[in-house]
Parts: sequence; C-alpha cells; structure tokens
Amino acid sequence: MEVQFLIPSSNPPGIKYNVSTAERRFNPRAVLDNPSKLQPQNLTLFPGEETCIHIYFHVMETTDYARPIVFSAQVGLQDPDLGPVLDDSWPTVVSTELPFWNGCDEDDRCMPDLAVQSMTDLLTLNQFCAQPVQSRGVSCRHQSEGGAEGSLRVIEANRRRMVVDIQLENKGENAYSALLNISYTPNLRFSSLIVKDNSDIKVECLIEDKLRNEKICNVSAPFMRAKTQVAFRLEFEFSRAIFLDHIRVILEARSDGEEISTADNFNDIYYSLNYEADLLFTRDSHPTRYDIKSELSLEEPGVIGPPFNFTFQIQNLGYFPVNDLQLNIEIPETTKNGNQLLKISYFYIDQRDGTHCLPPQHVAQSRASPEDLSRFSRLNRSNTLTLPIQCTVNVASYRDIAIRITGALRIDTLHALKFKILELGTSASVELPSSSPMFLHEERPVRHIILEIRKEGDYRISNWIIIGSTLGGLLLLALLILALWKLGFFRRQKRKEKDEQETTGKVADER
Ligand SMILES: [Ca+2]
Repeated sequence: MEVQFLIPSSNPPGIKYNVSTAERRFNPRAVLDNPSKLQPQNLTLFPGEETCIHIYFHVMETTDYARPIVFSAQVGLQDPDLGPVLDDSWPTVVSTELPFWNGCDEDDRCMPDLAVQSMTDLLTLNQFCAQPVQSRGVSCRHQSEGGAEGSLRVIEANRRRMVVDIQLENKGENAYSALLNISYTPNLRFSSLIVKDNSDIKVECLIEDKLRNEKICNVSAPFMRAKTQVAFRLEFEFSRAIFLDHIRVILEARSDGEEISTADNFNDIYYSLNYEADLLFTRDSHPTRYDIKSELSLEEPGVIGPPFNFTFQIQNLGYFPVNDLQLNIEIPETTKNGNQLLKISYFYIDQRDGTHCLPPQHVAQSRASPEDLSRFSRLNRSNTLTLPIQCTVNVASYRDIAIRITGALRIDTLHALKFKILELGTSASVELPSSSPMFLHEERPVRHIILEIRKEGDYRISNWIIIGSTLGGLLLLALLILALWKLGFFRRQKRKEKDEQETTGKVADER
C-alpha cells in the first residue's frame, strides 16, 4: 500500500498520520508487517514535494471472501495551535478497498451447479431373499408372486443402522457458502458424517436442536471450488422409541450463487419398510403325563381331577417392537358327545404395552356319559370341541410376554370314556396381520402341548399278556432243550471231552 502526501503551502507544516485496516474482528484478515505504523507517525512536508510512504501487509487465510478489506489513512496537524491551518474542505481521512477475486471469470456473479447423488445400504426384497438363510422365509416365497418392489426395503432382524453414501459435485463455478441440508424422519437418529477418499474438502455439520430432525452442513467453507466433488457417508441409527413403517431422508445442496440447474440439487429418499421380526415362541407344561386309576371309586374323593399348567411364552429378541401379533390358543375341552375333558380355573397374560385377550368363555356342560374314544390316539381341534382364547399381543423390543393357563382334568368324565391311552393336544399359533410392517420368518408358527393320559385298568390286561408271553417263551425253551438232548447233542460233547483226556494221557506216557 502506498500513502502519498502533497502540500501546496509555502511553510512546511508538521503533520501526523496513521494507517489502519477497518477490521473489527478477532482474527483480522490483513495484518501490517510493522505494527508500529499503526501508531500516529510524525512527518514534515515540504511545499511542492511529493512524499510517499509504503506500508506492507499480509492477507491471512480467511473464511470471508465476500467483503473487501478496507484500509484508511488519517492525517492531522502535529500542533493545531501553532503555525498554518489545514483547509477545511480537504479530507483528513482517505479510505481504499481491497476486494477479493471470486474466481468466477471477470464478473461479480458466480454460477455454481451443485448436484447430489445418494444411495442407502437398505436391502430390496430381492437382495434380502438372495441371502441363503432368508430364502426359505415366507416373505421370499411370496416375492416371486409380487413382482414390483419399487420403494420397499427390508430391515433385517439384526439391523440397527442405515448408511447413506452421498456424492456432492460442483459442476459449475465456485459455490460460495455451499451447504448441504439434511432432514430425516424421527425414526432415524443422526449418528455420524465421514468424508471418504482423503478429500481435502471439509464437510462440517452444525449442532442443531436435537428435537429437530435436521442437519445443516457446511461444505468446504468458504466456498466449494469449481469442478470439484466430495464423497461422504452419513450414518443413521434406528430409533427404538419411534417406530415407523417408512423412512425419509431429504438432501438439499445450495449456495449463495445462482444455480444453473436446481433439479439435481435435491434427493428425496423415501422407502416403505418391511421389518423382519425376531420372535422366540415356546411352550411349557407341567405335568405332561397322567395315570388314572382303574375305577372312579379308587380316585381321591372331592377333587375334580389332576391339575395341569400350561405356559406359552413369546420373546421379542429383535430391536423393534412387534405389535398386533394375533395369538390363538385352542384347548380340547369337550368331546363330540359333550363330555367335558378338563376345566380351566385360571388364565393370566401380561397385559402391558396394549396386549389384550378375549378370555376363555366356558360353555360346556359336563355329561360324563359313556363314550368310546379308543379309535382316537389324540384329541385335538379336529375331533373335539375346543375352547378358544384369542389375544392381540404387543411385545416391546427385548421383552417377553407369557400366557399361563391352569386347570384340572375331569376325572369323572375320563372314567366314563373308553380308551387305553389318550393324548390331549392343545395348540397355540401366532401370526401377524397382512397390514403389519413386520413379517415372521415362518408365516404361522404353531406350538403344541400334549397331555398323555393312561388308564391303569388297561395296564392289568397288558400285564397278563406279558406274563403269558413269558410263560410261553419258557415252555418253548424247555421243548428245545428236550429235543436237543434227544438228538444226543450233549452226549457228543461228553465223548469229545473223553477223547481229549485220553490223548493227553498218551502224550504224558511217551515222555
Ligand atoms: Ca444444480
């Protein structure tokens, strides 16, 4: 910078001046090489002579290229009370601006052209079903019928996160204050942003209000250079608290410049989601076998019959809640002829997270009339009147729900029925409605509880058979031994032994 002084007067005045940059900021963009020049300097000017002073400075690395750096020089008399005075009409402050070149040809306006491309790592149904374990699942069997999968994506049972790979390119001129605005559905939580390929372009996201599902990220501040590109990866975590049947991520790139084309500045990622449920459906029963006496009079008086305890348990091993699971239990309560086989005394389900049931409605009237069931090995829904229990079950992630049913067998009925061994089969099944965003690996898993009932009286008959068979076997063995003896089997054996003894005797004599 050069500051010139010129004075037309005849008497040399003593003047003072100082030079400054008008930078009111913590990190000034221009710094004078000799900071003492910032203090007022004295100077004597001689008429008709030009005095030039060079002031050197450096421009620092900055984020603000938009506004020019302003320098100003201020002059005044060293001693205004003595000697000549300055003409009032002369300026005492002179300013000059140093603008930055915006790098965009010769004009002031830059014409950037930002473009965003993105891709997620969520699987299409085809990709999901191509995995060897899943290919047997029910959703994959239906897949061939479905066809168009479009915006549908499958969330595997073990998935917690989703990544979006983004390519941001500036196809035009320098893009000043380039930003990427990221907004997303509340079932996603922003986890990280990582720039790939050791790019020197920085992408920095501002800390936003956590309640707003939005991030604003500066791209290569202060400007993204012409014809450059950057690839980076966004990572989102799925929220456990907010469960939605879709995700949406909107990406928007913009800058201070006027875009050549804005169509490619947006990416609207929208997918409807199909979640793979991870359920463990188990059952337990105690006891599992009953022996009843041969006569009703031998049973313990005053009790309905031996008790039973059924437990069905549904565990959600997955990260997401499973809602609207339809649980259907069928207990074989009454025979076709109206004989009540069992009586339920207690039914319990954990009624949390909105789980509810239609409890068992007992309607059967026991008749305890003679009935021949010997042709059935198992009684179940196909050959009895069952007592249905229907529940809508919601299981939060990593939680379980248990259904307990207790009661007693009707001992009077069992004595009236004709059978040797009878199996009572209770079944429980779960399935998800077709409208559910979740699917089970097996469409309708069923669990059975079998109670085996044996009549003691029938054993007595089978014991006689065992004794008879044993006696028959022994008789057969005796006859066989007699036949062998008659045929001389044992005598030949004796003669052989005798011969052997004679031979050894001879050998001993020869010695
Ligand atoms: Ca564009």
